[in-house]
Order: sequence, then C-alpha cells, then structure tokens
Amino acid sequence: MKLKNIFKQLTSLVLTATIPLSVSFTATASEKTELPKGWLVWHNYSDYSALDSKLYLRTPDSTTKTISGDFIHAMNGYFGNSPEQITFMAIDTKADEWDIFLYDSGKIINLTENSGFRNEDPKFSPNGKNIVFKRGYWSHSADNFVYDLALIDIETREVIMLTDTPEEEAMPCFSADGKYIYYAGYTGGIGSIYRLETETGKSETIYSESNINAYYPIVNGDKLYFTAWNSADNHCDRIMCYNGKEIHPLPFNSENYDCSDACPIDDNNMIFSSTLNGNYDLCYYDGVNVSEISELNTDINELGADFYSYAEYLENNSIKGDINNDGEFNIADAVIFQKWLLDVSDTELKNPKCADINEDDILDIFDLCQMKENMKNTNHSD
Ligand SMILES: [Ca+2]
Ligand SMILES: [Ca+2]
Ligand SMILES: [Ca+2]
Ligand SMILES: [Ca+2]
Repeated sequence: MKLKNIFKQLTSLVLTATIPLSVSFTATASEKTELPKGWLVWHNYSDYSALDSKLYLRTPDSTTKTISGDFIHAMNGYFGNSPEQITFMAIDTKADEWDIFLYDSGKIINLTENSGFRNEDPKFSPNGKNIVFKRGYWSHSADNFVYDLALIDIETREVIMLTDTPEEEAMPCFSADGKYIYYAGYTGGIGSIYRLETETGKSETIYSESNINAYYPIVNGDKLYFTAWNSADNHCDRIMCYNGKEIHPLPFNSENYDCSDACPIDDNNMIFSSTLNGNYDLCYYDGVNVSEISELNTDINELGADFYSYAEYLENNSIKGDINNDGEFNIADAVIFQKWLLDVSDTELKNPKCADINEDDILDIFDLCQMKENMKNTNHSD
C-alpha cells in the first residue's frame, strides 16, 4: 500500500491531468486556504499609475515580509534556482528609471543601475545565471518608446539585445530546457504569444488571434500558460494552457471577470489572480476547486505571483540517501528506510525522493541494497 502511494507521488509529475469542464469557487472569507508548502512572491498596488506597488515574500512558515530598498513600485518577482534568489522590476528612486533588481539572500542588487533604459519584466534563465527582460528607450523618430528583449549575465552585468524591431516585445520567459524564450509581441495594441529560438534568434507564433489580446506567458515543465481575452467582444481575461500541441482554456475561467497571472505549481495546481470580487485577488486552484487566498488578499490588486515549492527545495538541497533529512547520509537513514519497507508503523520518510538511490522512481529493496553498498564503500575509503 505504502509503496503504491509513494510510487504515485513520485510519478505524478509526469502524468497529465484530467481537467474538469467547469469549476466553482468554494471558499468563503473565513476559511483558510491550504497552499502547498513553499515560498510565494507577489505584489499589490492600488492602481498601476499610482506607483505604489509593493513586493511581498511569504516563506514556508507562513510569515510574510515586504521586499524593500532604494526603489519604489516593485513588482513581478520571480524565483531563481533557489528561494533565496528573486528577480523583480522596480523604479530606482535616485535614477528615476525602471531597473532589474536581484534579491539575493536578503541583499538587494540593482543589475541595470543608471542604464538610461527602461528595464522591465525579468525572468531567470533555467541555469539561474542570466535574466531575460524587456528593455525600452525613447525614440524621437517613432515619437514613442521602443521595446526589445534583452539578456543580462548576472555575474558580468553584460547585456545582449535579443530583438531589434519597431514593435514591442514584452514579458519574456524561458522554456524549461532553455531552448526558447516565450514572449508577448504587440501589434496595434494587441498582444500575441511567440517564441524565440535562443540558438538561431528566429521567432515563431504560438498564439495569435485578431482582436484578441494575449500576454503573460509562463512556463512550467513542458507546459506554457498565458492570458488571453475570452473573445474579440469579451475582454475578460482567461488563462490558457499550451501543451506543445494544442491550446485550451483552464476550467476555472469566466466570461464575467478576469483570471490572469498564472503561477503554476505543477500540472494540476495553480495560483492566479482574479477579479471575482472586483479588484484582483490571489486564488488557488487545487485541480478541482478554486479558493481565494484570503489571508493574503486586500482591497487593492494582488498580482504577479510566483511560487517555489518546498519539495523542490528539498530535492535541490538534499543529500542522496538522507532520508531523515538531517543533512547527512548514514546508518540511521538506512534503518528508517528498512523499517518503512517492512511497513513498521509510525515510520515516516521525511524526504522520499532521497531514498530513490537508483533513480527509477520506485522505492524498494533495490534502493536499500544500494544504500548499504554505498555505506560500505564510504566506510572502506575512510
Ligand atoms: Ca521591438
Ligand atoms: Ca485584492
Ligand atoms: Ca540522515
Ligand atoms: Ca528506486
């Protein structure tokens, strides 16, 4: 039974979700939404033009802090390869320009300080070493701002321009394998979704419908999510999913209010923003129902969520075989695992992924054998 459960847990990432046709909002304001354990970053503002946006970080212990520094109007936070690294955009107070900032373990760094450009919409590359963003400048000949996509090397601060067109390219987001950069491209005020191949620099269309605005592409694994109007006549936003073959709207969308700013947690779960109550509130879709994240919502607009799961944190920071998650692999871990295999009651694997020594997504006796073998080898070499 246990083995079956754990197998299910480990393989759930590769299974495709079955999506119900419609979803109702279930929670009342008094109920507390149980979010998956992890870090959440988001912003809120009364109105974009009020320049009062604030960026918040909620840690797995459910405490929330404001990310602040020598900037105003911070928004669009996005995690890197660790929950301690967040990139965001804000207006540098001294230079009075939009800049790309890095929050690194509590320290704030302005990566595009005094660039003379408008720098917006930052997203990390999959290896966490670069940030792709939108860079704009005032063009006298066009009598307008011209926006292109840019890539900055975090270490050297070198910026490479990725596009050079009179149209606006915005909201870039890397594919998980780093081969593509999805973005919104605007023509006549209407956005479409494109992707640029990083190796060739060539762009192809993913979604483009006349008079339907599409924007905010976000990648999770092999899925792309973006926001688009219901139709040319109905401008309520809905969240769409592109699985590499087809595009479908998510089941919680509405014709009567906006659903936008997808923050996928996995193939089944998503945090997003919705105007169900008038202003934007953060909502959580658990694969079946949608609930409002009441403890974080206020009467101004909550938008731009990004999530870093505790499970991913454990996976990235764990030591192979460290089943009790105490930072080292030793006999104590093997004992726990053996008990668990024998179904001894009250035996818990704090970090099941760590126990899969042979990496076949199944936890069984072969992992225990390998574990003991590894321990023997370590002891011999001591
Ligand atoms: Ca351009
Ligand atoms: Ca709100
Ligand atoms: Ca251990
Ligand atoms: Ca295994």
